[in-house]
Amino acid sequence: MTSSALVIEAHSNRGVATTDSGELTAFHFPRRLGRPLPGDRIHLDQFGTLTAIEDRTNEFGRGDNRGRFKPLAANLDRALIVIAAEPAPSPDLLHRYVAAALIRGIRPVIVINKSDLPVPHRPPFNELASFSDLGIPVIPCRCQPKPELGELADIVASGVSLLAGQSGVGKTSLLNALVPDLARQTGELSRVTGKGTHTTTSATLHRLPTGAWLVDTPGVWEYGLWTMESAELERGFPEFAALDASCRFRNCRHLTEPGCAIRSASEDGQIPPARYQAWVRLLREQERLGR
Ligand SMILES: Nc1nc2c(ncn2[C@@H]2O[C@H](COP(=O)(O)OP(=O)(O)OP(=O)(O)O)[C@@H](O)[C@H]2O)c(=O)[nH]1
Ligand SMILES: [Mg+2]
Ligand SMILES: [Zn+2]
Repeated sequence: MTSSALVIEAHSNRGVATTDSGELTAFHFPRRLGRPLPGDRIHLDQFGTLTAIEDRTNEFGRGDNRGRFKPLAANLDRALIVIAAEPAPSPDLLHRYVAAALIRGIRPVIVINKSDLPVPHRPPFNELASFSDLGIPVIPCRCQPKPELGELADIVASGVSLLAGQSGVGKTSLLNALVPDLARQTGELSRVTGKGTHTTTSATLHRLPTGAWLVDTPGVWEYGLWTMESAELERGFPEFAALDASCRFRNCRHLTEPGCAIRSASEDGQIPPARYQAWVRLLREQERLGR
């Protein structure tokens, strides 16, 4: 007899899941079945042991310091990529996050938190139109002095969303604003894990009043991509797709190759030059990662 459940969080060899009747249950997993992730649908036997992880629709994650993909959560409907005036994002942070989501088949949503602070006149804040032009929503919001979430509440009202972004941009503050009974939920979680306190050291799923789910992730200082082929990285630059076939070489990497349609489109502004330059930097970064 097995029952199915949704993973809330998982650590070295144990985790917490919510059953179909909405009860939290602790489980443990033999490593040979792989590591369950928040958002995974799993099967548990009557002893609370994992017997299977259902196939994933997608995984969001990041590159570790050796360029390997480290998954954080699974089966996501969208990634909320949070940036703020403070702490200031590095120039390629947003390009990297957006590319990561698109490459992994997850819809990116850009959230500009701390709208109470003045918007800096520098990248990526003055480049946001190039993301909106790709159909990526750009949502300004704030958590202080009183939460003003704009369209964000509607966007997260269904499915599973993940909060990603640098440490200190306000991911947990947004979670607090969206999940009114967060203290009760984390209290329940601590009771089931037997741990006194609950800190955001791993990705954790939280339930919204609508029944949708929101994953909070621990912040990073710098978000790194993993090692991949240039064709895979190019999925993170969907504005290239329409012109790609016009490059003289089929395997053109759009750097210095003669007859590159992407480079000439960036020279005449058809492709935003900032996006093209980000492509060049991320591709160079791949060469360093590959070593
Ligand atoms: N001015 C301003 N400050 C905010 C806003 N939202 C959050 N903060 C502050 O930003 C700081 C970081 O907020 P957190 O929610 O802990 O950030 P986080 O992204 O969860 O950080 P990590 O967990 O380290 O990844 C806190 O001091 C918040 O009070 C906002 O809208 N405006
Ligand atoms: Mg946090
Ligand atoms: Zn080209």
